[in-house]
Amino acid sequence: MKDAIGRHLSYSIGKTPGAATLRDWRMAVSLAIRDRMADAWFASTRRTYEAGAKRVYYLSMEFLVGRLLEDGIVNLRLEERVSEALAELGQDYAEVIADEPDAALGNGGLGRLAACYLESMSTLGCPAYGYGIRYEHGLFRQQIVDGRQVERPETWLQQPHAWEFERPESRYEIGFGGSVRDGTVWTPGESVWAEAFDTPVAGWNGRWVNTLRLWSAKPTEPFDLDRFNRGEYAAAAESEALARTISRVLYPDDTTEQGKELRLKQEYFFSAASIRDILRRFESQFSDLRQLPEKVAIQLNDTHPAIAGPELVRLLCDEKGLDFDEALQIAQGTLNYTNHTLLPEALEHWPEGLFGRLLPRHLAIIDRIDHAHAKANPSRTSSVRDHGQVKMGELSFIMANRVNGVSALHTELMKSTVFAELHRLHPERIVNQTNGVTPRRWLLSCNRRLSTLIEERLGLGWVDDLEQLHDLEPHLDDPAFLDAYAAAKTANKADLADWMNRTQEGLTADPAMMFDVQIKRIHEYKRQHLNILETIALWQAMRDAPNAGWTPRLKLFAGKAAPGYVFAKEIIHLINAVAKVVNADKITNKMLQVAFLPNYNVSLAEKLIPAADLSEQISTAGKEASGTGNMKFALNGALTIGTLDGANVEIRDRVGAENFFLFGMTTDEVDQRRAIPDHAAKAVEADSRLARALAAVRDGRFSPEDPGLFRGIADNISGPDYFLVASDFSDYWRAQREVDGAFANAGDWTRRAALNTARSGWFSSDRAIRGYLDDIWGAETLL
Ligand code: GLG
Repeated sequence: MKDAIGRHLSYSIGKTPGAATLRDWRMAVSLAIRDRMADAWFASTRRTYEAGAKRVYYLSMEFLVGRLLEDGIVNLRLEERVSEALAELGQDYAEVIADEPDAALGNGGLGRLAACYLESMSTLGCPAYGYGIRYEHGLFRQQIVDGRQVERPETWLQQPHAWEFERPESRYEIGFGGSVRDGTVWTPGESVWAEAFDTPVAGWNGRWVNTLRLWSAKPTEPFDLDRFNRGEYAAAAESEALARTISRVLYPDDTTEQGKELRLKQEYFFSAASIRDILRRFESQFSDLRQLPEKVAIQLNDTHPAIAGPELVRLLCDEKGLDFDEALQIAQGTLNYTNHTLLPEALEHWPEGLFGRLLPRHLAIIDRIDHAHAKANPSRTSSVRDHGQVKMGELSFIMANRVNGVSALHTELMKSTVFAELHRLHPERIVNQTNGVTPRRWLLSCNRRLSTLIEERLGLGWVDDLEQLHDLEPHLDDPAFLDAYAAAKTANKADLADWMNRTQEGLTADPAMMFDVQIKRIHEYKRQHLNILETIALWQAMRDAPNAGWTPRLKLFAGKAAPGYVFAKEIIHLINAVAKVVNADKITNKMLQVAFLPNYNVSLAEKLIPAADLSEQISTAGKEASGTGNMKFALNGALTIGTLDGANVEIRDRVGAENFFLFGMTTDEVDQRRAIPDHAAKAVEADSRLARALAAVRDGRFSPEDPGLFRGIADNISGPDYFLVASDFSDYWRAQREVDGAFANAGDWTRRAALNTARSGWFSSDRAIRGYLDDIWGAETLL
C-alpha cells in the first residue's frame, strides 16, 4: 500500500513527498484504492456477459454519494493497511479522508437513496448500472450570514475527481426541438453530445463492482475559430456555452417542481443517452429486441426520467423498425417507476407548448400511448394530457410494469389518492418497497465506536446481513455491554461537542445534555417550525421555574432550504434568532442550548447521527413518503420522537412502541382536522403554552431590532396552518416531556437505545434491493 501510494504520488500526481499537499496525498491514496477495484470491476462485467444475466439500470436525476474514499477503503477491507501506510508516510488518515469534497449530486432523501441502492446492488452482486448527470455544480453550499441562509455555488469539480474515468468514446448525440416530417422523421433543431464518465462502485468485501455512469454535455459544433479571429470571443464559444449549461447545475428543489425548460432538457438529455447506451449494450449481446424485458430492467427514480419511456418507444419504432404496439409492449415490460412523494407541488407536469417545442416527436408518441391505454381501459376518465399539461406521474404509471411506493403507508396512500383510478384499472401494478440504508456507511464506518463494540460481540456477519443485529438482544442483560454502549454514545457526543464549540459562535454544548437532532431539508411539511416553537415554549417554562429539575437539552438543527422557498428560509432565520437569545440566557443556558449547523450534507450527517440521543421525525402525517434519516438514527441508537408517517410506522413496529415516542394526528385525523374552520385558532386558544410561544415570535422577542420580522411565521401557524403545527403542538409537548423523564433514567435509556440498534436490521438497503430483485426486476444476483 505504501508503495502504491508513493507511486501514484510520483507518477500520477507528479510530486515528491516533500512537495505534496494534503490534496496530493488524498489523490494518491484514492488512485491506489481505485486500482484495487479494477480487477473485480472487469470480472463483474465478464461474469455478467458470460451468464447472459439480466441487468438492472437505475435512472436517477440525483446520486447523493458524498465522499467516496472511506467507502472504498472500508468495502475493500483496507483500513488497517491504508492507515499504517499513511502513518509511515507521515500523514494522518482522518485528515486525508476529510480532505475529500462531498459529491453533492442530489438534494436529499431521493438522491441519497439512489447512492445506498447502488452500493447494495454491488454488495449483493446484482449486475447494475446507475445512470445520471455529471453536474458541474452540485447542491449549493449554505452559509448562514446574520442568521439567514445564503447560497454559494458548490465547486466539487474544481479539483480533479479521483474516482471517475472519462469515456470519450461512449457518447451520443441528443437532439432538441426542430420538426417532424411524415409523422416519424424527427429533425432536431439543436443538439449536444452526452459523454460518459464512469465511477466504479464496490460492494462489501470488494467482490462485485458496478458502474455509476454520469453524462456530461459537450458541444456538437466545433469552436468557431473564424469568429474568434474576428474578435467575437463570446459568439465563438456560443455552442459550447449552450452545451455546458445542460449539465452545469443541479436544481436545488426538493419535493417542489419549477417547470423550467432547462430542467426538461436535463431530463431528456440523460434519459435519452441512458436508453441509447442500454440498447447498444443489449444489442452487442442479444439479437432479438423482443427479449429486452427478459434481459433488462429499468428503474425510473421518480418521474424525472419518465421521458425514457417515450424515448424507448421512439427508438424501437422509428429507428429499429418495430411496430408501435410491439414497441410499447416491450417498453412496458422493461420499465418500472418509483414514486417518492404525494405532495401535489412535486408531481411533475409540463406545459404542452413547451413540451411539444422541445420534444415534438415524443409528444405525439405520448398521445399514442395514452390512446392505446384508454382504448384498452374504456372506463378510464383521466388522461396523460390534462388542462394543457403533460402529467409525468400518469405517464410513468401507464408505461411501467411495476410501480412502487417507498413505505407501507405511502404505498397505501398512493392507491387511495393520486393513483386511485389507475390502481383500480391495474390492481396488481402497485407494490411496496420500504426504503433502506446501507449499513456499511451508516453504521460500520460512520460510527466506529459502536460498530467495534458490535464486532466484539457478534463478529462482522451483520455488515451484509443486518438482521443479525437481533443477536445483540441477549447482550442487553450484560451490564458491561450496556456500559460500553453508553460510553460509545458519550464519546461520539463529546467529539461532536468539541467540534461545535470550536466552530459555532455562542454555543456551549455539553455531552451530558440530551442531543436532540432534526436534520433534513427545511420544509413546512417536515415542521422544523413545530420543533422551534416547542423549544421556545420549553425555554419560557424553564425561565418560569429554573429549579424544576429540567432535563438538559441541546437542540440541533441542520438543513438547506430551496433558494426560492421564502417561508422555509424564514424558519432558518427564526431558528438562528432563537439560538442567539436562548444560548445567551444565563438563567437557562446550562439546561437549554440551540444550534443551527450550516451546510448540511452527507458528511455532516455522518458526524451528527452517531452522536444523537433523540431523532426528530415530526412531519404532518401523510406527507413524508418514507424518510431514511429516521432509519439511520434508529440504527445508531437514537430514540425517535415522531408521528405515524412514512417509515416511522414501520420503525415503531419493529423497535417496539415502548422504545419510540409517538405523538400527533394520524392521516385520517389530519384530513378531518383540516376540514374544521379555524382549527389553528382553536388549538392556540386551547393551549396557553402555544399561545405564549407564538406571542413571543409575533412580538419580536427574537428580533428586537425588527419586531415584525417573524410575524409571518406566527400568523401562518395561528391562521391557515395547512401543516397543522398548532393542532399537533400539545401532544408534541406532552411527548417531549415524556422524553425528558425517560432520558433522566440513563440506564433505561441506554437499554432502549440499544434495542433500537438491535431491531433496525430490517432497514438495510440490502433487504430493500432483494425486494426490488424479487418483486420488480425479476433479476438474479451473481454472487
Ligand atoms: C423523497 C421523500 C422521502 C423519501 C425519499 C426517498 O420526501 O420521504 O424518504 O424520497 O424515497 N424527495 C424525497 O426526498
